[in-house]
Amino acid sequence: MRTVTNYFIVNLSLADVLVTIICLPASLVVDITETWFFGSTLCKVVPYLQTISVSVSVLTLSCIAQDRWYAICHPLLFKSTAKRARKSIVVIWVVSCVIMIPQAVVMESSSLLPELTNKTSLFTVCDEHWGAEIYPKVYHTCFFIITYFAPLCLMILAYIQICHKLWCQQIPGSTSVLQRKWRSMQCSASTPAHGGPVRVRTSTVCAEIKQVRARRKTASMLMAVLFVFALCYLPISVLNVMKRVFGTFKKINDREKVYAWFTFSHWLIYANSAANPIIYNFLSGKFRKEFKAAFSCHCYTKSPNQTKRIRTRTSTESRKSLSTQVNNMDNVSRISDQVV
Ligand code: NVH
Repeated sequence: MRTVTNYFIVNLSLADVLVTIICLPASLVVDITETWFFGSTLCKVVPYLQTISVSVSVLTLSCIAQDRWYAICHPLLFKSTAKRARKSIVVIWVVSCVIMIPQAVVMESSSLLPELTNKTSLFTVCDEHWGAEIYPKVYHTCFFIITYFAPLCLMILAYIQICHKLWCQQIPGSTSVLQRKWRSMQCSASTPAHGGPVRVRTSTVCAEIKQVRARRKTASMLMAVLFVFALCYLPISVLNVMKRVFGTFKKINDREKVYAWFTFSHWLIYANSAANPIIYNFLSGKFRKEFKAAFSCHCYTKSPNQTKRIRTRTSTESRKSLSTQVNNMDNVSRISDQVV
């Protein structure tokens, strides 16, 4: 299903795969040995990719929230399409690669014992080198605000409005009695091909209720993804600000404890990459189905029928809210009179 949200979810997994393949092994070795074995080039490349992945993840989650916010809270203001989603994804990667260049510039591997530089990798560390003390403070404050604090605040506001719209507001064009009636009937009957005008309108209201139900499911899943992301990135983000901005761990005796906390928080960001598909599996029946279809049988070929079904759904997804179609409240009142 090539929906806007699904495009962004695939992009989120690309960032997860990138960080898991490249940064996780390096982080593992560094956390255990406290040594950088991979040379000066990788000392620039690996942290650069790590920061790109953080930026891509947070921008992608922001685009998902923005798309849902427009679709649910302001359906007439902005039309999101799969094509626009693809363009946004390209922009996300380009912006992330550009804004993280300073990270690659400041990373350098250096030896703690200069006389051993050409003899062994032991006592080599990969760290940031800044000209003056104020630069890392400014940079890491901005890094925290741009990659964590600001996007998270905006997304929380967006999802509060989305929840209010989906759970607290009555579906336009349906009375509460009608809504309850349809709910009890599960809106399961298919639209009759030659139904009269009233039946067509009732089916529109029914489609509206079905759409709200589907949107609630999707919103719940996306909020779970965002919640887990916020939780997994919180420790490293806070520790990083404490270390780089406030210099908290410079004069500390408890080195082991500090290392343990950093190791734990590194693992949390990698655990987040593994958590996303698990969340999709638990909270999306469609994901489970499509995942099984994609991985259970490689000889599986799409029949023309299925291709058609997928196309139809794609075009429906990108359409405006059905609520814009239901605008005659009098007619709907009449429908409810007949249904109840
Ligand atoms: C750059 C790092 C340093 C900490 C976050 C992810 C994250 C950090 C963070 C938040 C294993 C700017 C700010 C950085 C690093 C970096 C080696 C590697 C990585 F969401 F990862 F606060 N924080 N040395 N953090 N970095 O740990 O350069 O990416 O080789 O990739 S960083 S490594």
